[in-house]
Amino acid sequence: MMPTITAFERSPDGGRGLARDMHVRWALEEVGQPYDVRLVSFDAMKQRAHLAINPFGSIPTYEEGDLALFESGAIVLHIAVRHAGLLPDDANARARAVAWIFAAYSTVEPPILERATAVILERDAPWHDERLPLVDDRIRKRLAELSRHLGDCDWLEGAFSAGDLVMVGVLRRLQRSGLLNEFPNVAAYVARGEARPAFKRAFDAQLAVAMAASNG
Ligand code: GTB
Repeated sequence: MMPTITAFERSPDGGRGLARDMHVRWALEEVGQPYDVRLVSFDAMKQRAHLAINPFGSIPTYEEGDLALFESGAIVLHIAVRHAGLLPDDANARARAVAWIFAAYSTVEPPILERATAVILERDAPWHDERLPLVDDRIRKRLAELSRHLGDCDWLEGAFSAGDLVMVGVLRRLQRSGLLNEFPNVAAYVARGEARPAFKRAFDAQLAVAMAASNG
């Protein structure tokens, strides 16, 4: 059955592929599963029909038959469990790959989201110039830890997995910060993820939505 995901009708990132539907699109492309997309406005996300699928009124969501899912991590994991290609067969290696999904969202991403808040919403606050370097140092700590773990490896645990997909997705938010370039092996890791054909297909699909929105 063809799943349907939701994505921004007009993404505030203008097609940079930073919204979370990108993780889901990329996972679906990696496993070769075609999908439909329902574009939603900010207003529609807060309406009863969308809230019934995602109580938090956000994208992405994923519908497939009787299943309605929210949270991009849960969706990526669901796709990875249902299809070959995003999780190793060995049970222990699989558990490690899943651990990296959690690590991306709950260990690496929090200071990255703090930075986005500081830059977008707190720019005019009198303490902004003092706060940003503190947040950047918290991000650097995580990047240094990731850099040490990655070393010369292409991916976090042997072959590319759902853990890498989510980690690269989370790190892409730092591209304009300059922080990634302080850790060349992490920057190369992100570039390696973005070079995957499945990433490119997913990126182009969301870009097409942004282009249509800007022309419309
Ligand atoms: N934990 C949830 C998940 O992983 O699915 C988070 C979902 C979430 O934050 N969704 C955002 C959303 O729907 C879009 S992705 N926001 C609208 C709302 O809540 O009303 C976050 C996002 C938004 C914008 C950019 N950007 O412009 O660069 C990047 C990421």
